[in-house]
Amino acid sequence: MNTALTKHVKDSFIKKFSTEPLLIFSPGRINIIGEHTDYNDGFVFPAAVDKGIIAAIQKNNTNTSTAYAIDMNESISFELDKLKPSSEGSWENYVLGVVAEIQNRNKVVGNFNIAFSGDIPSGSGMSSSAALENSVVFGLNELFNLGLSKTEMIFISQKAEHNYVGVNCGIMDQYASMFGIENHALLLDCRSIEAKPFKINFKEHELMLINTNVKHSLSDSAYNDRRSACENIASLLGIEALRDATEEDLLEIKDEVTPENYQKALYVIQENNRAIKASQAMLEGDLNTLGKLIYGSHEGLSKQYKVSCDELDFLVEQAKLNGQVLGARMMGGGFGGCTINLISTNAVEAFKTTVSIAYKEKFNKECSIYSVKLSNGTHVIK
Ligand code: GAF
Repeated sequence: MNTALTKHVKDSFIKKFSTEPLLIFSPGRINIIGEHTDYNDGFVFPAAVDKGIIAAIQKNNTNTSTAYAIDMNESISFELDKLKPSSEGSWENYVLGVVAEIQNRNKVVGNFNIAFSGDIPSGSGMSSSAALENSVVFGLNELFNLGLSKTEMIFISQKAEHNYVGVNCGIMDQYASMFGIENHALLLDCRSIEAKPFKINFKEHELMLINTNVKHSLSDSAYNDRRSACENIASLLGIEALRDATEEDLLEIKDEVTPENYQKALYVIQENNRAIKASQAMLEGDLNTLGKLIYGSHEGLSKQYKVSCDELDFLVEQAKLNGQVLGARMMGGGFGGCTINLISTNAVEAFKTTVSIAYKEKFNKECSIYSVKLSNGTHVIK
């Protein structure tokens, strides 16, 4: 966690609201494999990271609440009995949505002030949105003794995203951010909401993130479209979710769906299997197999699910050319953000240089490279 940022958030809060706040850290996440499987009740393999949102929060004794986005130097005040979504795409909906969803569960929050900032690169696909939602619900739960469990809190965060932000996301991001465990990735069954922690020690290999620094528009609507397509195919198959389907099941309805949607459903079934196989490979310490599954995931996301973009595809091609990257793929919802690379530690510095130069030559813009530590989930900063 970033101590300079914590101090900055605390100082900014005190300057604006003249009281001592409670401080919350809520992490972003990476995902090793299992992409777009969460809303199909499938498996995902995320981990919380040491980058995230820091929120400072405290009760106030007025008739309004105020949220302050420190980095943008923007604040909004709102009345708790008159909540409604703000304009599309604004940060405010993450805060307002969480408060509204808490109220929908008949829990009473009083007026409060919140200020927040973060160090998750924006648009990187590391889910600053879930981190922010979780920081708000976690902070309010502490302040007002709402008695919400962590599982209830992540569903509140998810509903805020559905109903106020307009993205019908799955539960992976909120889960990983809330339940992360230091040095572990979590194999999460998105149906039972039970996870198996895996200690991550790749020995001579490590995870490296490369940010395309692009976020193509339409990503939210494309996300929702894909979710609906998956749900429609599941109902055509007479099952609850695509997690319950096999490739053979899908073949039986091939003529009833468009070729595009057939490929999307096939991708989900195959990706779910890859996530399970990846956990087996990790148990066996078989990083070559894990790497191949990660490359396979990208292939499916790009060619079948069609959520990649030229920049992400290029970075994965560079990883393949390098020869020392066992696996690479786009991470998160897609259309920009980061690739995640499983790379030999010896090769990191050289790959950083070659990939940066190649990316700049191809797209005339810089990529950014991060290494992350796997961290604990949302918690109070003591
Ligand atoms: C986004 C969503 F928020 C997640 O729920 C998940 O579906 C992911 O895209 C794709 O795996 O991060």
